[in-house]
Amino acid sequence: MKKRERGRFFTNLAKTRGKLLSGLQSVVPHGKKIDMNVLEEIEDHLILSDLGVEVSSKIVESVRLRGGVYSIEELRARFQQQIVGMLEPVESPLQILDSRKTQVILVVGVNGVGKTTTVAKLTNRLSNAGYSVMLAGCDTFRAAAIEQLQSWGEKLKVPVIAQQRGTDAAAVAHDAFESALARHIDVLIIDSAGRQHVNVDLMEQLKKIDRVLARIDPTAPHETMLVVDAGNGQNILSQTEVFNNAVNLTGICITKLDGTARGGVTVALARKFGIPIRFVSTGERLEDFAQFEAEAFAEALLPMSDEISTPLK
Ligand SMILES: Nc1nc2c(ncn2[C@@H]2O[C@H](COP(=O)(O)OP(=O)(O)OP(=O)(O)O)[C@@H](O)[C@H]2O)c(=O)[nH]1
Ligand SMILES: [Mg+2]
Repeated sequence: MKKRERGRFFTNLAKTRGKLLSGLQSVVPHGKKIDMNVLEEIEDHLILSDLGVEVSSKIVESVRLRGGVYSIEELRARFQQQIVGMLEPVESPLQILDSRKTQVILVVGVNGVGKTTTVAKLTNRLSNAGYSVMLAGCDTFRAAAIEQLQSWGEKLKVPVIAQQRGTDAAAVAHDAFESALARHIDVLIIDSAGRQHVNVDLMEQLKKIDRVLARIDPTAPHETMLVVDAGNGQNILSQTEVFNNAVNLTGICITKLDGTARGGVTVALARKFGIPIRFVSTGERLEDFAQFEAEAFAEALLPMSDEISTPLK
């Protein structure tokens, strides 16, 4: 992330950070040293901040193993280091390969998590980087979904392939891919309908989109990106599991980190699946979107010193 982007990301993560810090501070008032007895309480706070049981116990264990007495600053530094170590394996930016004729990105996820907004943000980013982009409106289900994508297309000046509401989504994906190849488009981004992961029929429809694309090019889709809303907390773990079983996820985008105190779930997600986290989204505007970086994330979650952790309203 560039410096400004990093600063904005830091600011936007205030709710999650606030929850973590206030939790720690309530157990360990300032100036007080931490001995091994309070570690259990600290662990409970980490769990409450959506880091999950496995992550929380591993983080606390690393302190327990070393023993001794810590100051809160030392503890935070140690925790941050642990979190960076857990996030680094999933820091793997999305690559656009010039060797591919058209790179296909299929965007999936449950209802209302921010898929279409993410499609727009990604389009903006790729267009700015000089790639030609085309969009496919495969949400043929929800009223106004096609119009929503078309209006993004106009705003971002990229073509949108769509058909009437109710059309088979896989047919739209097929036509869009053929058209993108014919027009030598660098990146085709497919916006799919929101679907509850527990809905078997809708998950089958997603598999069909996958199959149809692979019939044109066996390596497509080249990216299947799950969008998850951080506000859903631990539930995003089951969403990820089911979507991954259906369509083999290659990337994740975490949205709405600005609106929730549950952003700690990102660490649980990273540990549980190891699927690359491509992007983080912290608002409704196009620029509230950044490539995921382990260190910047850990810093925004649990900064080393209070100077940079203020202001917290
Ligand atoms: N605060 C905040 N709002 C967001 C973010 N991303 C998306 N939104 C908002 O969330 C709402 C839903 O976004 P959409 O992009 O339409 O979500 P979707 O997943 O495409 O929804 P369906 O297609 O109905 O499943 C919109 O009001 C967006 O502006 C984010 O990172 N932060
Ligand atoms: Mg949508």
